[in-house]
Amino acid sequence: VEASVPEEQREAWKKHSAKEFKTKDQFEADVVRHIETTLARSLFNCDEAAAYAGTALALRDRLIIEWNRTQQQQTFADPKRVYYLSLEFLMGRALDNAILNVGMKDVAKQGLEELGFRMEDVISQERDAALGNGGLGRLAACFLDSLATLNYPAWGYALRYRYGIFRQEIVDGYQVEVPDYWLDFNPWEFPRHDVTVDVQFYGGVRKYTDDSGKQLSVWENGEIVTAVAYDAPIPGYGTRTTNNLRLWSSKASHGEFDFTKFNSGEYEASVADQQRAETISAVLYPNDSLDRGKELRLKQQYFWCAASLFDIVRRFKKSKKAWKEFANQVAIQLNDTHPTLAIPELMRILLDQEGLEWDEAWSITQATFGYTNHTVMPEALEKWSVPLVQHLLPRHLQIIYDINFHFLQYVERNFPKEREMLSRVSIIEESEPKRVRMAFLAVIGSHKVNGVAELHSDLVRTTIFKDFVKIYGPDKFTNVTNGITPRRWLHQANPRLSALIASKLGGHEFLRDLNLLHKVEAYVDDEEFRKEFRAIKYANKVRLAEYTKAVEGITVNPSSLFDIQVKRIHEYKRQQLNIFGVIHRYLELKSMSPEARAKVQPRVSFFGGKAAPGYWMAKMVIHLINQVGKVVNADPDIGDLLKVVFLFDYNVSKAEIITPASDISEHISTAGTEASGTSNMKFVLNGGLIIGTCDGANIEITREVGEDNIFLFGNLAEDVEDLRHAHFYGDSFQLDPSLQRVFDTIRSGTFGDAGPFSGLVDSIVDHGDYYLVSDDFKSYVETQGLIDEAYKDQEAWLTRTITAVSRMGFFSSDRCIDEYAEMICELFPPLAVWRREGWF
Ligand code: GP0
Repeated sequence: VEASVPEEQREAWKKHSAKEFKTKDQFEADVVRHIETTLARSLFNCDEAAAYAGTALALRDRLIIEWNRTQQQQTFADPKRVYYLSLEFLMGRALDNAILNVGMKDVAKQGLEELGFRMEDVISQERDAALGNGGLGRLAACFLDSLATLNYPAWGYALRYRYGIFRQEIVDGYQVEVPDYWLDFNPWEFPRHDVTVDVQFYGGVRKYTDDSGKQLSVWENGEIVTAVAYDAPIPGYGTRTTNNLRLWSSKASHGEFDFTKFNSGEYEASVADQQRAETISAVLYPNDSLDRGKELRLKQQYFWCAASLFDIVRRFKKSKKAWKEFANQVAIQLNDTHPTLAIPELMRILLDQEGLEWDEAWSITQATFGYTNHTVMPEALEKWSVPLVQHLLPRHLQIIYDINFHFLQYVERNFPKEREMLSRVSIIEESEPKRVRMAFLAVIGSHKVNGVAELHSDLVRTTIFKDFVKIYGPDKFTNVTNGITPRRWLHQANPRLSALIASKLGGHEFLRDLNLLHKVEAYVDDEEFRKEFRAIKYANKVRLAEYTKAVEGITVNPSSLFDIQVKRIHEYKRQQLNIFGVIHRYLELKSMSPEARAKVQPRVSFFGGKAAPGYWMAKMVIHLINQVGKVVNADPDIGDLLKVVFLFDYNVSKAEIITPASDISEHISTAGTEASGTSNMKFVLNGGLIIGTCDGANIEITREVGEDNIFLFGNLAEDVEDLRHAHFYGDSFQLDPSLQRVFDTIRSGTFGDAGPFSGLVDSIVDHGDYYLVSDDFKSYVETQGLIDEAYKDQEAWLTRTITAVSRMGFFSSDRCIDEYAEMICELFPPLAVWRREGWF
């Protein structure tokens, strides 16, 4: 490629080729140049927003240089690439992360100071890129950070939603949703108006015979919508590798207006067409762990899969390699079932466009895809109605039926005595209407299937995919326990703790190899280390207290025990158990003598999280928390002994303030329901202990940090089924007296009109208590009591937190990414070679 450009031309380009800033002076020059030219501002009208914009643009220039270099080198070397298909990437802010990853924190801080700005103020001007609901989307974001840091040639593919997850406001104690239009100013994205893909919907399938007599199908006469690529650079930490996140935006295929319509006087119709096309990428669906089966959502999924696969295939074809090489060059990881249509789409390309035979196309497809499952809860498993798929994607439905046919034949042949298994494993559910079970299609079309924590992967193997383990053997099903990036969740969120650790370990190498944290344990008795560790935790609590005062108007004492539960509001995550526990605590305090009260450990209960807009029960939990806060925080008997705070609009950038400030955080899902959890890892890594059930990654955290350094309670996953059964069919329901008292208090109107809360209480008392709140309440309250006692011995508590931090190395997302790569490379080594040798 290079040789095709004449020598002189190359010289001229080289001479003027963009250079990245290195010194403080160069940084300042870039910032000022952008403020004065790109933004048309000056020294005299540069506010913090403009300072942010200038800084971001300067950093962006730097990232682009590395990004171009990475992409060029990858194009030349053409290694196997990994594509992570995820409908959600919960990225949060990019500026701080970019500065840290390129190692320019000090330069930028001093430079900004000279220009008259404080780094923290500038950074906080940025809006979060909130293209996700919760854990699943944040996991995808951590994975991108690790993939780049570890030099994997990897791309993320998603949609460029105009509206990310809604902003949450609280009015009269109720959640109100406000649209999140985040694209006003987004310096991190590059529109690629030259990179477009036409995506088809509806239409029909025509069969024909080609010259050689072969039967082929073609999908035609549909409606076309164009996908336009927007790229965002993903810098690795301490490496020059800068990967790409490609987001697709939808627009009408005929550009702004359909001119035929426009000229014939149908102005409105042509604008309406355009708007209909743009609707596809307009908004992120705000449901977490819930399948709603909406047509527009299916359109989003196909639009994104089709554009991404076209792009991937186009890149592969440039290399002129044979199709049998495809899976050696391309690994596609499916983040949940949302991108499952990529499987029939690749089949369609290979069969209808490239003319491959079924068997070859199918073996390429299976070897290309890997599928990550994130839940075993039935309400989250996607099933699309057959008539809907037939209407929207007629050719794909045929292919899905063909895949099913081949699969069922295989099962029938190999398990002739188990005919009843056929309907259980069929991709098509024989319901009214029939439905496509996307998880089954994903399993059948992938070479590996993984869960996200050991317990979860066991449940995957023994419950939802039990039959498939029998059919394919156990090796197809594996586990990759989730992790988090220590760059954002330690270094960025808690710079002082990162610096303390670095001072003892001789540098920040632990951020690239988190197992090095084990060396911290040697300092657990070091007085100077302990003093600084404690001071850091206190400072982080002061910061959260100040934030709480500023945004909620509530004064909390940073010396109290800070108890935090922040995550999506969901019945299975059991924020209701937490708030019932808080009410119980309040009632206990009220009934105590002043002498007894004087001995009580003061506590602040923080809550935060969004409820899906249509999820009534979750919204009532938010309301109850706010109402309890109103009463408790104003009660003069209680004072600092108990405060209840609901931090509104929980998101990634707020998590960076909240996470380092916990003494205890709550991960109290009904056993067997939380696939992994990832905030549990973040809190422990930042020197907080956890109260949790034996669920998800809590179990592995326990194994790593030791039983003495975690507070576990509650029933086990293996007993859940029997307990549920007993609620429905057992003798009359006996409620724990203290929980009964909590319910009586709610019903009496102590926390305002009890009407809105009746659903919450009734679901436990009258409707079978599906999430086993009543079964776990007693042990929850007792364990909270143990925590109060333990916290009084501050020295022992400190020892526990330091020990726990030092044992968290396993939970780096770098470890996950290496495990995924090995899983993929078990079949195709080139990726591993690239990684080991590095490129830079
Ligand atoms: C799982 F099924 N998760 C889903 C979903 O629709 N959304 C979502 O965020 C989460 C799990 O609940 C998890 O346990 C897990 O850690 C995360 O996916 C990533 O695997 C929440 O933290």
